[in-house]
Amino acid sequence: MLNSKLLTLVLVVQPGRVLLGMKKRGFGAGKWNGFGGKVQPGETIEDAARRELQEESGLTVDALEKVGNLKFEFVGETQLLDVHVFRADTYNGEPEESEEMRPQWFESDKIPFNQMWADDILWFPMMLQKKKFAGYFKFQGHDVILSHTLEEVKEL
Ligand code: 6U4
Repeated sequence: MLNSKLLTLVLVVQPGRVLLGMKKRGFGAGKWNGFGGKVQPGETIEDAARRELQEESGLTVDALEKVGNLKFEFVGETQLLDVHVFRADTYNGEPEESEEMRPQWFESDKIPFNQMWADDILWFPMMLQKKKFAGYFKFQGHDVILSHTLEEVKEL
C-alpha cells in the first residue's frame, strides 16, 4: 500500500486568461503551475487551498470551486500525491511575487504547457470548461508519464 500526501492546487481563471506562478523552489521548481501546497493537520482541504493561494500569490478568494482530484505515483517512491484541484473565478487583491512563486497571467490559448507538469495539458481543457475530473498518473522521474487514467466525473 502506498500512503498518500494531501495537497492543494488553485487555478485563478478570468475570461480569456489564467494566473500561473513560476515555482522558484521546492517540488516542481522551474515549472509554471497553479498555487498550492500541503494540507496541514487540523485544516480542511479548502482552507489549505485558500491559505496557500494567499501565501504564494497574495490573492484572497471568496468562492473556490472543487474541479478535480489528481493522484500521482512516482516510480520508486512510496508516497502517492493526492492533489485536490480548485478553480477560482473571482479574487481580491493583486498578484504579488512571493518567495515561492512568481505570478503571471497567460492567455487561455497561450498556456506554457512545455514548461509545466506533463499532466497539465491533459486536464487543463476540462478545468477551463468547468468540467470535473479525476485522474491517476504514474511518473518516471518528473517529466515522463508511463501510464495514466483521466475521466470526467459528476461528483468529487
Ligand atoms: P514546501 O513545504 O513549500 O517546501 P514543496 O515541496 O515546495 O513544499 P508544495 O507544498 O509547493 O511542495 O506542493 C507542491 C505543489 O505542486 C502542489 O500545489 C501540488 C502541485 N503538484 C504536484 N504534482 C503536480 C503535477 N503533477 N501537476 C500539477 N501540479 C502538481 O499540475
